Amino acid sequence: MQIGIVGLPYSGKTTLFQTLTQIHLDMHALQKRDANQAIVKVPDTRLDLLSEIFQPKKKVNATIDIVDMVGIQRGERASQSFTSHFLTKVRTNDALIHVVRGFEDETIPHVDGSINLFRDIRTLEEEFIFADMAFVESRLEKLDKELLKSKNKDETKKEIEVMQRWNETLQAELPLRELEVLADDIKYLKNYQPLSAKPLLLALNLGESDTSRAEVIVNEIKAKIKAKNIRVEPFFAKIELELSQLSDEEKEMFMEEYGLKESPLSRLIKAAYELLGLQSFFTVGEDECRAWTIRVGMNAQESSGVIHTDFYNKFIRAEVIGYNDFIANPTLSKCREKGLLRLEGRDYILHNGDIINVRHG
Ligand SMILES: Nc1nc2c(ncn2[C@@H]2O[C@H](COP(=O)(O)OP(=O)(O)OP(=O)(O)O)[C@@H](O)[C@H]2O)c(=O)[nH]1
Ligand SMILES: [Mg+2]
Repeated sequence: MQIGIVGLPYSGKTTLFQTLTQIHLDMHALQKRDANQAIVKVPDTRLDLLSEIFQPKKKVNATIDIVDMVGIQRGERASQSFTSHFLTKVRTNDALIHVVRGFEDETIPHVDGSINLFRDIRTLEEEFIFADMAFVESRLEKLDKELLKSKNKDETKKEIEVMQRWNETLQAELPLRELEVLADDIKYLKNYQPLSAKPLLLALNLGESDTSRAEVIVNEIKAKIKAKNIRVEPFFAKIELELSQLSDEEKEMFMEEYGLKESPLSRLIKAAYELLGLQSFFTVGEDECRAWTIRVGMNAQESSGVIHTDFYNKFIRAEVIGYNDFIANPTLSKCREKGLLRLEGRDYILHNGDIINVRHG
């Protein structure tokens, strides 16, 4: 699962990336890190609480991959070679974080001359829509030629239909995110990875003076945009970077001063995680408390396979306790006594936060 940070030049992408990696970098994954890619821990207060209860030797958070991309210019589609190379890189992400500049700073000029969140959101969206349009048009040209000579006309015809529907949406200057996805679309969405279909997190990089108005600003933006598969979260790159260099105590004082309850960056990562359709389940014990990442809707056997392939192949049953049940009765024996520890078969669909123990052959 990989998330790309995109946005106009000087919007704060690299600052966000640096702050994320300072606070949330997963130390176990350090060797995999290169210049602009990092594995970032997903903060989880539930895992923190479980670790307080079990006092394990190791606490392991869920992680996501974050990639810092270069700034995208308005009219990027015009310069073909750069675009295709760059946009191909953007395409490989499962979701995108669009960093939108909201902070005022005269020493850092804005490419479009002024601060305007909504305009910048639309600018990038248009770049993606136009890139997808160019792709769809060239695809349609190829398909028309193929239709003349191909033996498997049904497949070609089907794709033409799909591309024409995509084209209608794009011509209306709507992102493919807004497409009503039909069964036929799924294969092509997966193969072609159109940019305007990707789940999108709008990360508004607000100024220091905006902390008390953040909610108002977010609500204004939400009211203006189509909301399908889009999340909006504010953050404060400059404050967060300073925060990341403080001790825990200083951090608390600092956050109080700005009236912040939870670190906006923690919220941002969590939002990205949810946007990807991901959730966590837990394994607990004195050795290790750990959050595992699964897609929403995965069953007990598939989820066990995330821990170990053997657990998938030799799955017998899973012992399952709901997170809230466990917190209300925080020992395994108590949960067993009260019948809160259930034995579930392979088809059981995991709930967010379930604590499980896999019984395998
Ligand atoms: N005042 C202020 N400056 C910021 C803030 N966020 C970023 N900056 C500054 O803006 C400049 C650009 O920030 P970067 O994080 O490098 O922006 P970027 O989006 O990665 O830029 P490119 O990679 O060149 O597209 C730097 O000088 C940052 O220090 C902020 O919230 N407030
Ligand atoms: Mg940068």
